[in-house]
Amino acid sequence: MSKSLTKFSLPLAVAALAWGSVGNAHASTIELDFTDLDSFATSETNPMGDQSWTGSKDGLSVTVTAGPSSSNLWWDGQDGFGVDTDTWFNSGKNYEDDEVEGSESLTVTFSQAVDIVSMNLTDLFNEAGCSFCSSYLEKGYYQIDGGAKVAFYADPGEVLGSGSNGEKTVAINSTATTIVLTAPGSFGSGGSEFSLSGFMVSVASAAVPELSAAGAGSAVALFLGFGLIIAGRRRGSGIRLAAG
Ligand SMILES: [Ca+2]
Ligand SMILES: [Ca+2]
Ligand SMILES: [Ca+2]
Ligand SMILES: [Ca+2]
Repeated sequence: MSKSLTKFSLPLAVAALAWGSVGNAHASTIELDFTDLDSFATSETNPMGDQSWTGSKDGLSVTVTAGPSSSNLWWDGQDGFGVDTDTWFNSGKNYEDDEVEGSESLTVTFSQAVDIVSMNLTDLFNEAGCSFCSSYLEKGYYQIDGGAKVAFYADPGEVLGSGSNGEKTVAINSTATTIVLTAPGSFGSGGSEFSLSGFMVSVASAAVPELSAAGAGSAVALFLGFGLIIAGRRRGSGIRLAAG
């Protein structure tokens, strides 16, 4: 390599580093624990009986809404959110005040698109059989941004009556602004219903100071210019390129 090219190598390397940092997105993970509403910035830490609740954490705002419109949120610090529908006025499929089932739904809306890493549920049991009924894994569905319903099932180890809380972490790994949760409700001798205790989400965080593409281009030009001037001065002449 000629001396002139060697002189260019440092500024070129710096410019390359500057270019490499452009668009370097950073993601941060946020735990949304609905059993601890004090961990959110919110005006309501006991939304029992409200139709919706909004809280924010680490700059992300999240709203949980009970459906249908005649229903209200159930909330408690052990299991999180459920939907309470007055059973006198429905089809009889909404029978658990603290869980989602039948015609009920829980809609969770985020203030920006997030990557939902996972969802935490409670009261989703392996319901043991009895003398006249067989055991089954409780079932529910999630639906992202109006897409297809995706089924999930209880962890077989979370047996009702064994002292477990019916806990289940559902891996999702999808980008969403809204997720809707439902459950089949009663069937035959049993029923499927659950509560929502939280999410793990990942968001693109505010970028650390970065050079824009135009800025990086200017930096390259600036470094090249300095390199040419320095090379020229050391030769005691005007600007010349290494090819000579
Ligand atoms: Ca419960
Ligand atoms: Ca219910
Ligand atoms: Ca059940
Ligand atoms: Ca249940």
